[in-house]
Amino acid sequence: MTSTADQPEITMKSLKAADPRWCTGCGDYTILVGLRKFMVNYQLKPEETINVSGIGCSGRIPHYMNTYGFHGVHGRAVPLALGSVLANSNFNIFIHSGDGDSLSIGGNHLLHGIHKNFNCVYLLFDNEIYGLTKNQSSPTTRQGLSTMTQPRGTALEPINPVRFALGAGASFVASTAEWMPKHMLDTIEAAFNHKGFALVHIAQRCPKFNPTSWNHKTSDWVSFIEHENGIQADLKAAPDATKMTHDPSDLSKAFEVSEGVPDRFGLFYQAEKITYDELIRNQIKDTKQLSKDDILSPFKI
Ligand SMILES: Cc1ncc(C[n+]2csc(CCOP(=O)(O)OP(=O)(O)O)c2C)c(N)n1
Ligand code: SF4
Ligand SMILES: [Mg+2]
Repeated sequence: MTSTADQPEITMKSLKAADPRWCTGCGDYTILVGLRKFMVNYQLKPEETINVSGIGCSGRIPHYMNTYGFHGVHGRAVPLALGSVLANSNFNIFIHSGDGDSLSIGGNHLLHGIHKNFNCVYLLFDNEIYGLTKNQSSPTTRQGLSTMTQPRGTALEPINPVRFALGAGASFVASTAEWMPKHMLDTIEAAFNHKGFALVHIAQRCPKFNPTSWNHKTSDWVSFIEHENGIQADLKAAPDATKMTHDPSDLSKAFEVSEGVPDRFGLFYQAEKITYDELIRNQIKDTKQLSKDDILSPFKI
């Protein structure tokens, strides 16, 4: 798309707000670039887009995007985003949240965001560690990994974020990896085109505190799920990966194939479901406006 007098072209440069400050080799750079590329491909207007985040290295994204943005409180990106959607449903909403932000302190909010199915793209940056606070175990840290909080090895088995979302009744659940750029862009596109709460789990490199999580230099451990209604495998990025067919409308199969997470990528589940914003707007539309006296009269003594 080219620029016109009233609609300047959206470019990678025009979307840049500041220079990112992450460690060298951090996967957050790739996610930031992927998001900008997506906005350029779709010519999404910055003035109609809000990036919302919690706290963490992942939470810095809104600072770097030349759009509206909220860098919120730890674990509270969901209520901020929901408030924005209820105020104006014409915005494109992207939520950015780490594995700790999403599944520790923000677990309750994520559950209710999924349940409400309000319209947004939720990007779960999973580096399987607390990065910003320097190396504590998170709910997705692999069992046995030595961290600052559990130096003798992380005791519990990790939470499977895809299963969590499926169990909570999500209408869209996908998983991708930031070092597979085409797969990640295709996944963001599918999530954006979904009406409702679209949860995208993103495997993310943290070379500083968790360099052993995913061996992104090899790909024989990667498995893709594919379907004509799903997201296609990215064999350019992962040439030795295996593929399997999975129909994303099949919820019980989605639970089965999600056993392979965090090494399995693709669209696990998608369904049509009414959104909370629609429900509330319909209620408001059908509600008679009351005068101040009508509202206060039941409280008179
Ligand atoms: C209420 C509150 N509790 C704890 C913290 C400290 N804190 C900041 S970020 C963070 C965890 C970040 O981990 P994650 O969400 O995985 O993000 P990452 O840095 O790995 O991207 C914690 C515990 C905080 N800022 N606020
Ligand atoms: S600590 Fe990890 S997640 Fe945070 S900026 Fe550094 S590499 Fe990235
Ligand atoms: Mg993290």
